[in-house]
Amino acid sequence: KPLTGPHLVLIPSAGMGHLTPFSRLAASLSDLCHVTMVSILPTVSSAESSHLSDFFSSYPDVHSFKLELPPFDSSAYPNADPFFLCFEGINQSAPDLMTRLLTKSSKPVSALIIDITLSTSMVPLAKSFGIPCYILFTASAAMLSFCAYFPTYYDSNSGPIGDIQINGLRMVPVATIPQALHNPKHIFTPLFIQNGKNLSKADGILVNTCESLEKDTLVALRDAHVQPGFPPVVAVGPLLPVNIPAISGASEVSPWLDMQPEKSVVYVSFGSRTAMPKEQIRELGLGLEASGCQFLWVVKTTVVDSHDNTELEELLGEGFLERVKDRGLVVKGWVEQEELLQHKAVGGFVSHCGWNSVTEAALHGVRMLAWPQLGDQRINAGVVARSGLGVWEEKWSWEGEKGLVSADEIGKRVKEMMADRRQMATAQKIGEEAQMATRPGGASYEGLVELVRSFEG
Ligand code: BUP
Repeated sequence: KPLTGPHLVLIPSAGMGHLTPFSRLAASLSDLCHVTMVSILPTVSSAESSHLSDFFSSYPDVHSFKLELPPFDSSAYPNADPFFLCFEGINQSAPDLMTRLLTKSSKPVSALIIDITLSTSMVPLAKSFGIPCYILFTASAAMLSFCAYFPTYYDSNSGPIGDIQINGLRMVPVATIPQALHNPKHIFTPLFIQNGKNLSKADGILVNTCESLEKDTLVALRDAHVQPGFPPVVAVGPLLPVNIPAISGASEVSPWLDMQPEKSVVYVSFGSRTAMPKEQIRELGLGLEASGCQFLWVVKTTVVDSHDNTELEELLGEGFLERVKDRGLVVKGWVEQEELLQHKAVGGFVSHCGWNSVTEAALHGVRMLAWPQLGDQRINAGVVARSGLGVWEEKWSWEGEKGLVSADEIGKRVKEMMADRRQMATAQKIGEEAQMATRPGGASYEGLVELVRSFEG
């Protein structure tokens, strides 16, 4: 193991969607150089806390550096998302973290790799200490292009947000733009604009994507069509899963999957942070029942996992679990999604399109039915549809005046996806190309090797 060579320090942000790709990158880099990963404590969710302790005990070569956040005064942000508050807390503690990193590290720091949500504080700080600062962009290259271009659009637009034509790329329809950005007073909006501006100040951007998913976007970003003077963009994805024991719960899942026919099961999950309304959960249940397909459904009703106390029976309606018991498994809590997606019984994925979920489906060649809701998810769903990895029913929502998606419609679309053999073959081809990218000789693997080399004396 190379405990010599450059020393890269990785600083993730809050939420499994951010922590997961950082752990994966840390694990891959630890085969190539000396790596430290900062643990932000306390974590917002229990999943993050279990993941950190399991990760560091499984990867002793990755050094842990703890950042204990001081209590954060959130009174200026009433009703704010707890993950957002944590981003703010980390940004406020950045000067202290930087000083401690530079004085207490066992080895001089060659470069930082930070999360985009920490760029406001970390990019200028790293510059002032003369340390190269890279951003690991944990969302899609499509979202990166949007994030890079949005400040230019915003500064030249006086009216409400409309469709946005990204320079050198495609039009992003207004309905796809993250909801918060429609409101200039939303706490997220100025941070997003500042983060977009900071992208150009970083020494380079690593993106968890690959050519088979987003070639045209990567080309436009690298050729500086999106933003003149944009730093080098290295596609390093799909980042490979880390090898750690199951985090918790849902142990009945694997034996159940083992009993199902090949490619017969629809896996249904809406990520670690999206809470679906209870009425929509009921419709989804009825839709899965109506599809006639086998299904494995991970149900979640709250934004933070430890707040979720609802009983399944009460949530899904009387008799549902009994009716579907021969072909559906419904679980609450954490499952090892990456493992499930590579199980031979899994043939389709109904997903909120958090970017990690999309890259995991791509890596294992599993076709998707995209049902995005918040933040960058609609932009990611566009990647799913354009690449051929899956389909996206754009009018589906569960918010606002559009109302719920009916069981009827869900059942129909799920059935269609599972019957579509052409789509299955396209997804499998994407999977093969994605796997190749991550092996020696593949673009993502070699991109990382090249990056590490660039820091060697
Ligand atoms: Br839920 C769940 N098991 O039960 P995304 C999630 N995951 O392994 P998110 C599990 O968490 P944002 C579970 O495989 C993925 O790596 C999943 O990240 C894993 O969505 C990660 O897909 C979830 O990016 O984040 O957490 O909603 O949308 O903010 O990126």
